[in-house]
Amino acid sequence: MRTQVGIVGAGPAGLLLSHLLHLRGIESIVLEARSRHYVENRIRAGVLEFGTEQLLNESGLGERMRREGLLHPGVVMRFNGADHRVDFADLVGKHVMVYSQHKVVQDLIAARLGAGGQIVFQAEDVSVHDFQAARPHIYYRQGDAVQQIDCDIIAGCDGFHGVCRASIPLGMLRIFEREYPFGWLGILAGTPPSTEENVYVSHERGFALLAMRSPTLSRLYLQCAPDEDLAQWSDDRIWSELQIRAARDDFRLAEGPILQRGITPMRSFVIEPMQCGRLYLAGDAAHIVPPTGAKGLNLAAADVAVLTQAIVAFYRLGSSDRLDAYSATCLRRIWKAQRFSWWMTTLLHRFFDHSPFEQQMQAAELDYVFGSRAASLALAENYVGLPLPV
Ligand code: RFL
Ligand code: PHB
Repeated sequence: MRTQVGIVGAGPAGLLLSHLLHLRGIESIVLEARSRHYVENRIRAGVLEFGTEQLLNESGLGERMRREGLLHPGVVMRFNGADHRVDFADLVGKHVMVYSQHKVVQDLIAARLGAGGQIVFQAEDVSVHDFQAARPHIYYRQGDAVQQIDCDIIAGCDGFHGVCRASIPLGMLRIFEREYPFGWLGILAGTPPSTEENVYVSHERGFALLAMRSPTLSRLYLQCAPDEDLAQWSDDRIWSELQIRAARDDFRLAEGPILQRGITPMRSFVIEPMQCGRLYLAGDAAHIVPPTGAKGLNLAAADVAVLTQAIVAFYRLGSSDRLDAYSATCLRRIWKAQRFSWWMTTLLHRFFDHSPFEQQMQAAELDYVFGSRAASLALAENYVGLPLPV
């Protein structure tokens, strides 16, 4: 088989890239290790930045999002039982869109297949070759048959545990990494959200987040140990811990059936550069942020917006200048999103090894954000998303 761009991974990055390329007349094949059912039902992110929402709308993917998405003009920080609302609309004239990642993935798959696009689900043993030469190719297996795809460009959109980053010789990459001494225990609950906007809670027992997926589904998180044993968390324990951390006068969190639960480790990770020869990494394959800033999916979308422009220039102008600049173009914005995600994480979580001085610094910073329009504006500007680098 032959195509112009071979894409590994049918997450948001790979699917959106394939869609954006198709809109500009460029062919691609997407290879995905999992089944369609699996990727369409994987519950992950929930917050789309203003620019991501615009990108989806402008590329014809916004129909269901406009119907089912929840527009949030602000976000709430809760500390010592008091709320501080960061009003995005007032501070920066923008909002965020609450719309599940798995719906974005469903919409993208429907758009690609509807346009005759090729997505190979359950592709096994995917491997990428000769990307340091002009004729890269990809092998994969389906059943007993090994297939080869010849292409001009490979896009590694296969997430943090994928094969593409691991195929680049280690000596060519610089890795920047930070692990956090906690994780998130997340639940999806079949109960209407108790708040109108997402509420980030700083509490002496640890961070909590009250988020949502729809008018009937709540998404709630608790800071926990990085190696927390989910079996130790009965439904009663989860709800009572959420009630304690989210407490405020006149507020009670609505409880309901827990439909899904899981533990997410927290990590900051960046590789530089995000490319090697004709292999370009995008999304979680190249960087991970702790989820506190709600940036992961949005960074994936920004990467593929930049990569699309560069690939279009490659075919239309015969110039690889923009492809050569891909990593540097993306990384300036990625590092700012990394900084914001690290800052939100550090601001709101309980570090049980902090000295009394460090605890006072954290409390003072929260107090400052609560009391300062300038600090709230900086938070708002970053939360709704910095301008796309295109
Ligand atoms: P994905 O979504 O991981 O997709 C990669 C795809 O590649 C496939 N794959 C392979 N395919 C073929 N061959 C192989 N060898 C392969 N290896 C892997 C995988 O099956 C998969 O389908 O990466 P992508 O596209 O870069 O998208 C990134 C986002 O998924 C991720 O950043 C976000 O989910 C992060 N995130 C959040 N981001 C936000 O913007 N806002 C949020 O509110 C938010 N909340 C979250 C999150 C992530 C979470 N978890 C579980 C990590 C909340 C959570 C709990
Ligand atoms: C979510 O809706 O799952 C969510 C919202 C905000 C975050 C992280 C996750 O910062």
